[in-house]
Amino acid sequence: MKTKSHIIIVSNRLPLILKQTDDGKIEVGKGAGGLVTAMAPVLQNRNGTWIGWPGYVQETDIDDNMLPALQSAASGYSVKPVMLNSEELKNYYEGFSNSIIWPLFHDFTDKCIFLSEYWESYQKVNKKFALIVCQNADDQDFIWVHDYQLILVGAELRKMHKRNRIGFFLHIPFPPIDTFARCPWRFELLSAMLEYNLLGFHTIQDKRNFIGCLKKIIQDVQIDAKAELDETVSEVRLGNRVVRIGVFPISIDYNEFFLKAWDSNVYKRAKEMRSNAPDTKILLGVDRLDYTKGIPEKLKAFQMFLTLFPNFHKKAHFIQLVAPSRREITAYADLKLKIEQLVGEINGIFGTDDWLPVQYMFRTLDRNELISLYRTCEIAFITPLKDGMNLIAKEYCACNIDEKGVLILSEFAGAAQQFYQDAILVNPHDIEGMAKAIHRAFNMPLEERNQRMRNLREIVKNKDVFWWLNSFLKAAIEKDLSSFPQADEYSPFKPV
Ligand code: ADQ
Repeated sequence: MKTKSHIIIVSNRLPLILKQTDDGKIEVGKGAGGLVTAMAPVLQNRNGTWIGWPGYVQETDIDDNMLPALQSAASGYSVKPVMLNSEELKNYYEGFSNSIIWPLFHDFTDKCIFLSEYWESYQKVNKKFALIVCQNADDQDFIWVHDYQLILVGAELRKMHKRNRIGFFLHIPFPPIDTFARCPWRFELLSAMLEYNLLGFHTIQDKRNFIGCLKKIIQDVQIDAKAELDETVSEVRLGNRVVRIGVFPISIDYNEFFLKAWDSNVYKRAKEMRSNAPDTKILLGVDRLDYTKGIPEKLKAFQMFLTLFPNFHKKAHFIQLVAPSRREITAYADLKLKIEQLVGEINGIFGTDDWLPVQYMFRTLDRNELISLYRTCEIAFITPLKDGMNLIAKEYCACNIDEKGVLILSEFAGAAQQFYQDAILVNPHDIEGMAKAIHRAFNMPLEERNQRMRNLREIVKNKDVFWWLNSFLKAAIEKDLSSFPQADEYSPFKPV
């Protein structure tokens, strides 16, 4: 029996992936992506529970034989899988989540496919997640629901008479009213969000957008005039219900990345990568395959950089790493082709027998290999068209231990609200502006690079993922908000 309160994390994906090999064996792999990078250190050794889909499609419930393999791969927490069948994968996951909410919230309304069967399936699957939560949560547990695939879980739990404190964190941006209002289920989504005790967003802009939508769409909600300006936590009221809304910029486990960057194997590997390109400066892009990440735009910017600054031929090299993602959806498959075509075009126009301008890799690298790349490359080129936060920007800074690197960052990434003073901010729609930013970064004096990178690293170090966790939990639990400390005052909640 559980004696004290635990955290129950609910997310679409578990941090572990189940696979069945051709000979019928069950294998467990590690999950990837921003949410997993951020949340994995949070639950480790904390005896909490993580509820989510293990990435394996099955028409029935999970086969009990698979559970021990899954559980043994989780360190210090228990895992409760929620299985999805092929209809749910198509309509809930690829449909409502990734062909409605994802494009809508990232301002790609032309990619939205508003189908009512998607909405039906989304409701059904959210209820299915809520049932598993219900079976596993004691009254005193804190239930923390994550992200856009599971917006309705809190409301479903209330229907099941769960009175626990329930928080929700949105990992993607929240759109402005003109965009959000296009959704046929706008009222249902917003009403469901008001069933949580605490709603967390990455940036003040997301919080403002959310409050703007509440004002227009939910009639009886009472909102304090200061709420849209307040950088920390505000309250809104609906009848006798109080919902807290806060800004919590997510981050990474700084120490993990920082320590790995010092590792002798990483150092050796970084040296090896450097010696493969002795007289060139390397620009690095790392992204999940997604149309929001602006990969074609940055390839075009690199092409323009080579056109405008021919003295950099043979002296600049662009490594673009793309992690496979959601390839079942047409928009993603098309994007992959477009990227490959652009890479071929740039290499065809500018390449010589001893210089390949763009090196493109379409795979997920292991953590040490990725950190070696972060250590090797002079510039990180991170230019999403829209991004909730962007952890890669933070990972690059944490690993830049010699503090000589430069971060070129899109003004439309959530991270820009923390990094605007020391990154080179660019508009990813302005191809020429980005080409000039690459030139500026390559020419930046060492002293300036040192100063900027030191400042960026301080931000990542002081506001790491444990700071984020602590801020969110305090806001969820603190009784009286008037005594609520400023986010900066929280002491870091370190791993046990
Ligand atoms: P994502 O869209 O997945 O996350 P991001 O924050 O950039 O985006 O995180 C990607 C993660 O995947 C990083 O930890 C990175 O190291 C890893 N990764 C990417 N490409 C890789 C590759 N080729 N090989 C190995 N690892 C790779 C969502 C939101 C973001 C938000 C996060 C967290 O879209 O805006 O920052 O959640 O809230």
